[in-house]
Amino acid sequence: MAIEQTLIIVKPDGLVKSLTGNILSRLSEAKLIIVGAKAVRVSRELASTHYEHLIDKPFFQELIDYIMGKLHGGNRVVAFVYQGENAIQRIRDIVGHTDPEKANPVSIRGAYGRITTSGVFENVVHASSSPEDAEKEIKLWFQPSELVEDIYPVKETVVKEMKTLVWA
Ligand code: IDP
Ligand code: MG
Repeated sequence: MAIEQTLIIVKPDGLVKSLTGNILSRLSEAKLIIVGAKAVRVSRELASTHYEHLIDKPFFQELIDYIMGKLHGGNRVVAFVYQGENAIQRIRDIVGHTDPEKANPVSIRGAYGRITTSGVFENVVHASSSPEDAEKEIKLWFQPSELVEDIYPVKETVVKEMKTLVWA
């Protein structure tokens, strides 16, 4: 069985409903290790790139607003990278079906998700669905220095005159 990595995001409805602890407890059943974790302010650009495969769907704009927190009065999510054998499928099994009404009632989405009247599936968490998606998503959401293992090849680069914030 291959060692895989997978990106998990606690979506804004998961944060508003104070479900992060429950979600992490459920995910811990998979006996995987966390190699990255952070809170993220989701820009429109990040949201659109993350969901670019759904750009033609009628719910795309609402989906972008949803992941940006605009439906829940926040602008943040919490993101994790988990690693371990068969990590992608094992996490997807715990997370459940995309549609909360089709999800196993004991899965995270089955227990906590809902369908809004305007139709977007508010399903509490994101989880990568293939090794290709996981690599794209992890590289989108995390820099190499934010992970405690070198899971993909890296290269050194010199960044000149880059404006950044340091502690005052
Ligand atoms: P996934 O999150 O289970 O991988 P995707 O097809 O990648 O499912 O869709 C991304 C997100 O878009 C879903 O988690 C859900 O929030 C939303 N979504 C997907 N399909 C639908 C739909 O048919 N109606 C409403 N929202 C949807
Ligand atoms: Mg997906």
